[in-house]
Amino acid sequence: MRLGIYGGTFSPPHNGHVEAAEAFCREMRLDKLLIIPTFVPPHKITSDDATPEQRLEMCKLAFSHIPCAEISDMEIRRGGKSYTYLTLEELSGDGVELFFLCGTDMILTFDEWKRYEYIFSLATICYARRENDDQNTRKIEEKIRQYQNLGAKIIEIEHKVNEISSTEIRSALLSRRDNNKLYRSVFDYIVEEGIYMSSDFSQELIDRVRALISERRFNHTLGVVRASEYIAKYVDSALVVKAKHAALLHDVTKEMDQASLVSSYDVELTDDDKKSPETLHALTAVPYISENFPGYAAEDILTAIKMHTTGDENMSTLSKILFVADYVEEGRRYPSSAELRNALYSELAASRNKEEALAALDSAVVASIDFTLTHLESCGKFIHPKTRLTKEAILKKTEDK
Ligand code: DGI
Ligand code: FE
Ligand code: FE
Repeated sequence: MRLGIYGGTFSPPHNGHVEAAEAFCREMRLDKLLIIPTFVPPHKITSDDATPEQRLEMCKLAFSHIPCAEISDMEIRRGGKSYTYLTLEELSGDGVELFFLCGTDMILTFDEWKRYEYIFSLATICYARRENDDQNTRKIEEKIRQYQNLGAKIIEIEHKVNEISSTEIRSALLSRRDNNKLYRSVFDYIVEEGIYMSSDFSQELIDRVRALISERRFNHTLGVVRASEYIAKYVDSALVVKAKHAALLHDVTKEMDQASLVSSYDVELTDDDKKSPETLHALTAVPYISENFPGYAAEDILTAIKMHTTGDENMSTLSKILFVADYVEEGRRYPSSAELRNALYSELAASRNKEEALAALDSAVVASIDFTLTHLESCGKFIHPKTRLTKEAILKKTEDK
């Protein structure tokens, strides 16, 4: 039996996944294709994400028209890190020939996978190129030769992966928008179950914020919402909803003309503020939100938003959450962001109580300021004194303890 394996988070499964699965079945003449949603550790799931059961159900809706496809819960049931070698080992047996589907980005880093040489001995690796990775051809060929020398059987599938971003899909779903990248039945299921559609925000609030900023900024904002929820759960779960509201609104004025906002709201600026134009949107957001989103203009939320760019000597926990979430949000492109996110999230997951979680948050504030200072110095920009004062205040408090 020719058995194909296709793993992924599938949150949600979209047209790109379905097309890849169809091509895999056809090209490899599979007798059976197992779709295996990976286990996602609970701490990586926010309250708006799909549960494992919902991901399984959506996979059934998306893939079940493929005659040989079957949805497997084996990795979700196993829990822990979804190691491919374990899955392949469990499925291998007499009379079974295994084929494992992966994308080119995975091919490039395959040698970082746990027991990858063992994986090569268990299955034929099938890969599909992405639509836009022609410039990677040489690198891919090199990697493949290297793996073949280790005994790997590798086959390219005649199928260009249609690059669809799950982040963009989830962003559209927040406004219950069907962006034609999902099966109708999957979309209907998502709406019915209310997955990816935060119960902490009204539809109106989300749509109004979306209308004020570009799509790119909106996706950043949603990233900050996720990061804020994640951090708040550890440092003070009573702050989760407030942190999400602060995150959703923190950059609403970012793309507006700051000078007009300053004059129309009579925002008082210090000389230092005037010398750092990038920091103004945090100050203009305060009167703007008070006027346009009065239902969310609680003092502590406004204070957190006001401090989100430079920080402040005296920051509440809520302010620190927003400050750090803004830096470590998953959509940020700079490497220091991923570095700090990984460090912070693992410290939070390892923390035994609120105090330890708060200490991790404090050091993340300091670390993100250090990265920002290095960046600002390298472009020769004026540094707002508050930025350094924030760091010094936290270091001093930590020393006093
Ligand atoms: O609005 P975001 O891009 O999400 O993030 P943010 O509010 O932290 O703003 C980042 C920008 O602000 C970035 O261009 C760096 C700049 N910035 C942060 N701290 C200072 C600063 N700019 C000056 N001039 N001085 C600062 O102390
Ligand atoms: Fe900002
Ligand atoms: Fe931001």
